[in-house]
This record gives sequence, structure tokens and C-alpha cells, in this order.
Amino acid sequence: MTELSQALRAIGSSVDELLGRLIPMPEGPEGQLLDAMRYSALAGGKRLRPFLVVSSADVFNVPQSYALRVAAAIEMVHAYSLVHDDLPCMDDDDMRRGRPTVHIKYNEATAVLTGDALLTLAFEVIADDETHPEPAVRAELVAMLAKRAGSHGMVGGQMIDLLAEHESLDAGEITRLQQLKTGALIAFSCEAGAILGRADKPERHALLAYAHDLGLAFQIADDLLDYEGDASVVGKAVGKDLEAGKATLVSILGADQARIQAEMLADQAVRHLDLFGKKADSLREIADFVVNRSS
Ligand code: GRG
Repeated sequence: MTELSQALRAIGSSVDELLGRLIPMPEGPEGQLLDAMRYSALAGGKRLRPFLVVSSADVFNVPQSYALRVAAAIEMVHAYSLVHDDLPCMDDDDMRRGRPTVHIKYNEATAVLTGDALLTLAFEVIADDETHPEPAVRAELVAMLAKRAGSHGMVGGQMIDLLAEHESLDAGEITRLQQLKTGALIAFSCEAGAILGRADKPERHALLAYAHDLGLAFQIADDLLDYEGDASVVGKAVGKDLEAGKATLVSILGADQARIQAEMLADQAVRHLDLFGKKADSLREIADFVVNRSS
């Protein structure tokens, strides 16, 4: 196993352990909701966003216990977005991370409520003083997560994506959609490290620029997996974009050019990290993983 896979696995285990403590055990009349929250948030996944939070925070020597709480909150928001995205009124998927989606295992109403409860718990976790002793830091994290997850961030991107099924977007419009739908949470993962570490403006700017290019590279890799990946390895249905006639950078540029574009973006992302020296090595390594992953 490479050092990067070991680090990803270690951060994944720490986040799983924390999520297991933060999401209450199923009991009482609302037990089914808590069960579904645990089912969706503790279902594996690459834990890329936690890796980005911890690695960005490491650049500023932030205690890992703070970064892990933000990482757990981001995974709650990420899990909520996947549960809602899988619903019949959105992408209508039966499988996620190799298991039945939440509305298949439970029912649609439970899936809606599971997403709602994960999103609100994420904010409760960040606002708690265990996340950072300074109220101003916690407030900034709360405000930034709201912005990145909301109508001018992930949810806005999802809206554009749904509308795009009935129109053909050009490469620029697709790029903006992806910046919002996928890139916004990746951006927050890196920004959170800078907020926790009270980074100065140039440092924040560099991390955001890195996250911007990384997010686009990540999405092209995701589209390539949908185009040519193996459903049993990816853990969800593939070929969905083609089937829905949805324009992606892969359908516009072709798979080979799209792969070149993803690699160029990953290289460009890494160049934004120059001012951090060796402290940003983990962020450099993950950029390569993002474009060459198989799931
Ligand atoms: C429904 C509010 C709402 C938002 C949905 C993120 C999203 C917006 C939808 C997910 C659909 C999708 C497949 C987006 C492409 C990129 C993406 C977020 C892939 C899944 O993320 P990974 O690969 O998943 O990090 P794991 O399972 O590894 O955590």
C-alpha cells in the first residue's frame, strides 16, 4: 500500500470513528431516522474531503482534533447531497457505494429527512466549541459552509444540472455548473483548513485556487468513470450521462482530451501550492490520486 493510501485510510478511520460518535445511536421513536443517517454517512467512500481538510489544516499546524470535526461535518453534508441526489425526483439511483440507496433501503420520506438531519447536524458540530476555541473562527466556518453548500454553491449547481437535462450547455456553462455542484464542497474543504489556521490572504487565495483546479479535475475524472468505469468497482451505476444524453466535458471533448484536461488541471492545482513548500506535500499527492482513481 502506498503512503498516500495509508494516509487516506487513517484519516478515513478517524472520521468514521468520529461520525459514529456524533450521529446518535438509533433509539426512541425517531430511531429509523438515526439508523438511516448512520447508514448513509458510515458507508465508506473515499473520504477525499476529510483528507483535504486535514491536509490543509496541517499546513498551518492546526490540531488534528479540530480539523477532524470539520471533516466529519463536511462528510455529513456530502452524504446528505448523495442521499437527495439518488432520489427518484433527481438522479433516481438504486445503488450507492455498492449498497442500496437510502430510499430503496428505507423509503423516500425517510431519505428526504435523512438528508435534512445530516445537513443540520453538520452545522451543530461546527458551531460547538470543541471545533475551535475561538467563536470568530467557528462563525466563519459556519458562514462559509452555508455559502458553499447553498444556492450559490452545491445546491445551485444541482439546480442547473437538473435544468441542463433539457438544454445543451457549452463547455463554459458545464464548467460553471461543476464548480458549483462538486467544486464548492471541495473548495470549502481546503478553505476550512485556512480558516482554522487563521491563514493570511495570499495563503487563502492559493488554497482556493488549488481547490478550484482540483475540483474541476475531480469532476472530469468522475465523468470519465461514468463513461468507461466498471460499476462493480465504482460502486454505483455507470453510463448514466450517456443514457440521459447529458453533456459533460467527456462528451464534448472526447475521453482522451478530457483526460489530458484533467491532468493539466491537476498540475495547475499543484503549482498554486508553491508558497507552502514541503508542508503541502499531501495536497500535492492527492491531486494525482484524484485524476487516476478507479472509484
Ligand atoms: C441534491 C443538494 C443536492 C446536491 C447534489 C454532489 C451532488 C449535488 C450530487 C452527487 C452527484 C454526483 C455523482 C456528483 C459528481 C461528483 C461527486 C460528488 C461524486 C461523489 O463524490 P465521491 O466520489 O464519493 O467523493 P465517495 O462515495 O467516495 O464519498
